[in-house]
Amino acid sequence: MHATAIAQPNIALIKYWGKRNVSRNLPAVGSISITLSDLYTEVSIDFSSGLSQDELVVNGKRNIEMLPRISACIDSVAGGDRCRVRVSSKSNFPIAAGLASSASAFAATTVAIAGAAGLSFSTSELAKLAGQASGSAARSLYGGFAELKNSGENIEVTSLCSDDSWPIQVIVAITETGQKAVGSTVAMEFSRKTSPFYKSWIAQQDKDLDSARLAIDRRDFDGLATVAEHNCLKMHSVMWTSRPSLVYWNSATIACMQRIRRLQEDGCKVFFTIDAGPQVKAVCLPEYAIDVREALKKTPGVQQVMVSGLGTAARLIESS
Ligand code: 2P0
Repeated sequence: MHATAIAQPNIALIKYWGKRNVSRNLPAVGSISITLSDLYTEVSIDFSSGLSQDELVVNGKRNIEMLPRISACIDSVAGGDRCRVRVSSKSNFPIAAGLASSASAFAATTVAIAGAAGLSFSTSELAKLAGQASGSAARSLYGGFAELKNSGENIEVTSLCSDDSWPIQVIVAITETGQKAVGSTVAMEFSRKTSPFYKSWIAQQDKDLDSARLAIDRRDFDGLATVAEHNCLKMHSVMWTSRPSLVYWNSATIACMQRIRRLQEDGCKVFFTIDAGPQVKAVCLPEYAIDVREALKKTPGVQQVMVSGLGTAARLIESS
């Protein structure tokens, strides 16, 4: 009746932005991500605490805001007639700030609940359950490169390449640690309903997915860099042109992008990607990681730099 699971956040190189079915949380577009190794969320679940309501503690503090989504996630795994649970979550990186903390949190919660309830699910079933709670969480059930499909009636993820078959480094430049103003779930709906670019974003995604899959298959870093940066900028164009406008960047975000462009001009194998927040993730080949880290550290407005390789799937670390 007790279990702890760990999951790493994943960063989309081809982005998920928009839903084709809101109530079932089905994505409007496919996406391709990399799961990180050095950032993590650890979630402990306790079923035996005799509580009248679920409780959620995040990084040592009671959290009421996220509780309804966590409770719904637990219901979907363990059933609505379950006992109440105490959930304790800790992450080694800023949460709700565009660093995919909901992906690692819901992936770890899904695995921990199944472990604590003594239920046995396949990885694809766990991915489906995690993805109902948060679309991107489905991808953290897989390590390395993973693809979240947008076809079929269910959430489905496939593994494209394991974490150790193409060593890639990710340098995360943190430019702000506060929570973002508009969460992704709400923001995606603003975009779907109001951005004049939303339809072309959806229409072009399959082509980007094909290009990225091919680049990953061939270990073609330049090919992946070109399609990933373009896809990221298209997603932000949709965000910017939504009403209300969703501008997640700050001046340091742009300074990091410009710094990465200069590194590219000097022959450094690196590209940027940015999610629903102001942080910049620089993806590079391992031999360029130190140069990229040092360059981003010195960029005005960067508060902290985290370095990560590619990581493995969400997993149970203890249960009793
Ligand atoms: C992604 N993002 O592919 C994109 C890029 C943010 C920008 O998936 O509503 O927290 O819980 O399914 O998974 C963030 O969205 O949204 C996200 P829900 P989620 O990583």
